[in-house]
Parts: sequence; C-alpha cells; structure tokens
Amino acid sequence: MKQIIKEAAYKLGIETVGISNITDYSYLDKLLINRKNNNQDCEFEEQDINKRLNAKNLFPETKSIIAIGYPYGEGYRLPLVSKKGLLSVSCHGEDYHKKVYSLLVKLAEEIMHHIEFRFLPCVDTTFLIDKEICRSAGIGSYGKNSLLINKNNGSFINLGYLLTDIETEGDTAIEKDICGTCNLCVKSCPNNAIFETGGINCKRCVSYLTQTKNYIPLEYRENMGKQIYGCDICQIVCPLNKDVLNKEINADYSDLIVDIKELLNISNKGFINKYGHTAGGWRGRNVWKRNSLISIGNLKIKSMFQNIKDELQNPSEMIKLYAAWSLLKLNRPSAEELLYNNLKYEENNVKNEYLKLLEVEL
Ligand code: B12
Ligand code: SF4
Ligand code: SF4
Repeated sequence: MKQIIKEAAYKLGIETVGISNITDYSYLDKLLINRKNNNQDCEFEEQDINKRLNAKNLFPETKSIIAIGYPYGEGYRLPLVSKKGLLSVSCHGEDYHKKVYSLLVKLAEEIMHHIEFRFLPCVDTTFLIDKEICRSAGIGSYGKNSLLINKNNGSFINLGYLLTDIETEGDTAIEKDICGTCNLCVKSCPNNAIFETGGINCKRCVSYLTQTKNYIPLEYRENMGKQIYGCDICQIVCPLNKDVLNKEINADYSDLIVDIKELLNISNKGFINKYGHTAGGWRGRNVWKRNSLISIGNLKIKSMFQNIKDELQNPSEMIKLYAAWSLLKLNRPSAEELLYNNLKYEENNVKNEYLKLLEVEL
C-alpha cells in the first residue's frame, strides 16, 4: 500500500510525500502549555490544547496520514525597491491553501484507483499541528526558526495532508539536528522572536504582527519595516535554503511588491480584486491598510503626510491610531499640533492613545 500511495503522488508530480501512523501527539502537551503560560502562543491557534493533540479529534476514522510538502520560493531574491511595501513569498501567485487542497484531493482520487478509503484533506486551517504531523511522516526536521525543513526544498514547503482510514506501514521520522552551531536566523530575526535553543515567541514574530488585529506594542512597530503581510527573513538567511533560493529559474516575484499609496486608498472591492487571491488576502483590507500606515512611517515617506492626515477621520479606531503613529514618525511638530487639536473630538480609547503617543519618543 505504501508503494501505491507514493507512486500515486509521484505520478501527480508530488516529490515530497510521506506517511505517518502516529495520530496521538500528547507528547507535545508540556511544550504547548508552556508556550501558552509564557504568552508565546497566538490567536491563530486552537486554544483547547487537548483538541490539538489527536488527529482523531478531527477525523475519528484516522489510521494513517499521507503528508505532502508543496515547494515554493525557487529563485526568490529580496527585491531592491525603496518606498514600497512587501509581501512574504508565500503570497506569490494563487493562494497555496487552494493549490495544496486540490492537489490532495487529486492524490486521494488517484489512490482510489487502487483502494476505497475515506479521507479528510487539511492545509493550515484546521486545529491540528501541521508541522508535527508532517515531521512524523518524514517530510523534514525542525530548524531553530521552528519551521519544518526538507532536504530538497528547505523550509520553503507548504504543508498539507490527508487524514485517512487506510491501514498501512508508515515512514520513519528524521531525528536529526539539522542546525548544528548555526544561529543565523536567531541573529537576523528583526524582532528577536527566535530562541537560541530553537522555537519562536509568536507574539514578537513580524509575520504574526502583520496578521493580528490586536494592539501592536510601540516598541515592535519599527521592526516591522515595510512588511505588509508575513515575513521571510529567517528563511532567506538560512543556509539550508540556499539551493532553493539560488536556483536559476525565470521567476517573476514582482507581485510581492506593494504600492503602499494605492493600498492606503483602495476600496474593499479593489482589495479583493487585487489581493483576494493571495495567501494573505484572508486578513482583509483594514489590516493590510494598518500595515501600510506602519510601513509609511518606517520608510519615512514624508510626501504622504497629507494622505495619512485624512485617515484621522477614518471610522475605524484601528486606522486612526496607526495613522497618528505614522504622522508622528513623518513630521513630529505638525503631527503633534494635529493630534492636540483632535483630542477634544475623540472618544476615550483614541484620546488615551494619542496622549500616550504624544508623550513618548518614537
Ligand atoms: C499559528 C501559526 C503561525 C504563527 C506561529 C508560528 C509558529 N512557529 O508556530 C505565526 C503567525 C507567527 C506564523 C508565522 C509563519 N507561518 Co505559520 N502557521 C501557524 C499554524 C496555523 C499553527 C502553528 C502552531 O500550531 N504552532 C504551535 C507549535 C506547535 O509550534 P512551535 O511553537 O513552532 O513548536 C514546534 C517546533 O518549533 C518544535 N520546537 C519547539 N522548540 C524547539 C526547539 C528546537 C531546538 C527545535 C529544533 C524544535 C523545536 O517543536 C514544536 C512541535 O511542533 C500552522 C498551521 C497548522 N495548523 O499547524 C502554520 C504554519 C506553521 N505556518 C507556516 C508558514 C509558512 C509560516 C510563515 C513562514 C509565513 C510567513 N512567510 O510569514 C511564518 C514563519 C514564522 C516562523 N518562523 O515560524 C507553515 C510552515 C511550513 C513549514 N515548512 O514549516 C504552516 C505549517 C502552514 C502550512 N500548512 O504550510 N504561523
Ligand atoms: S518570520 Fe520574521 S519575525 Fe518571525 S521568526 Fe522569522 S525572521 Fe523573525
Ligand atoms: S538559519 Fe541556521 S539555525 Fe536557523 S534554521 Fe537555518 S540552519 Fe537552523
């Protein structure tokens, strides 16, 4: 059976495929509890830890899991553009969730030519722990940056799997320290999110900060640079990704460069048309717009002062607060005058934040 599954995958061009018989991950409970207790987890994870620790909680029939790694990022170079925003590489082209999901369905159909079985395709959005499931299927090993790294594709693999009721032999997980003495990602992470000993504090990760709707602490905003969605630094610096990034292919990643001025004024419909198909589109216009305000402040695009000033009238409290921050970064004296004048029109939350911003040096 194992051979049939692998051949079905290769037939579809899936080179990174593995099988796991492990459905119970309760050995991770301490790690997950610790992360939560230390406020290093995030709202994009299921909060009920026990639920996450067994694949049968999602698909009770699970007997084996067919995991795949979908490669991306070949030939990517950080673009040398100033005054523009940036999306992470996983936002290139069509949303990987859709691509991997449909590939998994095709894989199931291909295997169905040989055996009847029941399955559930999973890509990113379920409560299960994709990295651990794929690790146990032999897809790769953890790097210090916490990502699963495969020997051919590095960490530039999106993970997906089929929970199935097939009884078959599993692959062996690779138990290997792949980082050794390297700690390039630890040193390069813009917000010191990666622990020397491996693993990350989500709350500091720039990728998290670009996605959350929670308040972004002032001391983290500058480290977000010009990122509009996601962050790739710990992958770009990783020597285990060198072959993928240096691959000589004719790749055009210009869709990852964002016109921040346009993003600031984009309508909902315009946003959906332009970015709705990307892996980051799900977060919606307002969060992207909030990130564009932070980027404009960081990139010191002074010519946009007037445009941002108009955002102080935005009905969204979130937009107002980040517009105020950005204005202060662009031209402190003019921004101070504006914010003091506006204090009398604002509700408590906004008023208090303006007062706080006016007091601190940014
Ligand atoms: C929440 C989430 C996030 C959070 C938290 C990320 C994280 N590291 O957990 C945030 C928003 C920060 C995030 C960011 C990104 N994410 Co994300 N995310 C998820 C999600 C939904 C859950 C992850 C989770 O449960 N983490 C909790 C725990 C279990 O993970 P952990 O803290 O990393 O701990 C594990 C390892 O680090 C390891 N470990 C812990 N300590 C130590 C110590 C040492 C020495 C070692 C070696 C290992 C190790 O053991 C733990 C057990 O699994 C998954 C999809 C899913 N449903 O699983 C995608 C997922 C992890 N994300 C993914 C991607 C691609 C990204 C980004 C690259 C996107 C981007 N370009 O911005 C960044 C990478 C940031 C980073 N360095 O991790 C991929 C990862 C693919 C891969 N090759 O590993 C996933 C699997 C989605 C998918 N199906 O493809 N993400
Ligand atoms: S994604 Fe960026 S911020 Fe997050 S751990 Fe990696 S380098 Fe650090
Ligand atoms: S940069 Fe170095 S330490 Fe970080 S994941 Fe890659 S090999 Fe490991």
